[in-house]
Amino acid sequence: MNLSRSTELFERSQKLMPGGVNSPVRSFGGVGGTPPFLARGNGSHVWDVDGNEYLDFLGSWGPLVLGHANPAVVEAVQKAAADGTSFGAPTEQELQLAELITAALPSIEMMRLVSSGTEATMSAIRMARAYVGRSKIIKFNGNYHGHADGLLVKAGSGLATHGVPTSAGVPESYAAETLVAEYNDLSSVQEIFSANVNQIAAIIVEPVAGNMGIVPPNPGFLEALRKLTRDEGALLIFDEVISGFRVGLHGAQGLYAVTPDLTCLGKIIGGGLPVGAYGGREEIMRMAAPLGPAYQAGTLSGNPLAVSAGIACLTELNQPGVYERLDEMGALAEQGIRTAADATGTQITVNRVGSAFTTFFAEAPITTWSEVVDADTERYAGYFHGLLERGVYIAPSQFEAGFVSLAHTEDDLAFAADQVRAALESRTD
Ligand code: KE4
Repeated sequence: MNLSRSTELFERSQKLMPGGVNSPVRSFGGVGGTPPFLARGNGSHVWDVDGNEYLDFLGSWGPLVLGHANPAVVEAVQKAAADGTSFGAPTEQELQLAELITAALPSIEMMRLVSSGTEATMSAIRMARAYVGRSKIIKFNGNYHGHADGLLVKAGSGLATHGVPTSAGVPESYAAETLVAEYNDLSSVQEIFSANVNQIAAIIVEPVAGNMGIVPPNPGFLEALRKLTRDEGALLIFDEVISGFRVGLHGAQGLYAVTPDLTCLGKIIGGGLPVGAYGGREEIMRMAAPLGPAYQAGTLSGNPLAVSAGIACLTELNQPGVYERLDEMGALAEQGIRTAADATGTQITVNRVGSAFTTFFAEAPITTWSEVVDADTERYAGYFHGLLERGVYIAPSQFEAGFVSLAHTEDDLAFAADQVRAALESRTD
């Protein structure tokens, strides 16, 4: 593959930005090599600055459920831009997006738009602490909720990828307020509550884990967290930044019929532009300034361009048959991978929820963080590069998810399955 321009740009970028990137997972630190600098995308494909074409299963880490340069999204952004890019004042578009979100997620009685998933989770936790009047929170090992200080404790995604589960620069006093349980292990949560009676404000959980690779909740796990938090006077926060509008129009809370007190959103609700949101029971959200004593703000919160992209995206997702199609295509992608692995005698397991999936180089089942960390990350790195050089772009980390979009076709998936088989046969690791 000719990566000459990407290589030049990467060398220059590394002089100005840590790792040459604006988010660590993009650096290929988990898989090695030079990250292609992407120049454009259309539908299910992206092209790099050297003209190499890739079938894209990263989808910008989740937002691009419609595919790249979706016409409705592009038109909405162009139209909004022509009317001005930001006002710092309320706009009708913000209300429209809030109405689309709350119609799909009725547990959200009141909400606020922000500009990232990090802001969403950080703010939801602040509201929970203000409402409950307690300071400790429980998160799960391998879950990632963005890079707010208190959440960079035993986190997944880029921290797991780079082997630094708890970030430097987070004071012990902050980390001490974050207690870590094991995903899909209810007893680990019960033990923390027993050891911290009346001190825990909330549990924050990815209802479908996406940042340790895709790991679905075991049957009854979310229901048990719901009961436990109610019994203990704590709140249940669903971080649906990945799962929201991905695993169904009503998110994981609809799929598993478990109602959280607060929900965090991002990615898809911005249609590829910077939007996050948090919301839930009105009595909790009324803690937020200017109504209540818990402050949260943002210059570009509800930005008209970003919100217009989100409205266009969620409008498309409200069309009939969308999630059936996403599930069908997700199943087809999984089948292609499994068939290729069987044909090449490769030990893998695929976890999938709808159109989000991860291929683990490990034996099944993968339901806990300890099983994830046993996956063969070296083998994954070889697989990643074997696919990249064959024109298929997946997540550059075993601890991330892959996504099928509405722009992917059956031919795309047949092509991908062939490349998976060739990559597994080539075994470059
Ligand atoms: P952002 O601040 O990156 O918009 O959202 C943080 C976040 C919160 N919650 C969940 C469940 C998330 O997955 C994320 C962000 N996800 C990562 C990758 N899985 C984004 C990619 C990156 O960090 O560059």
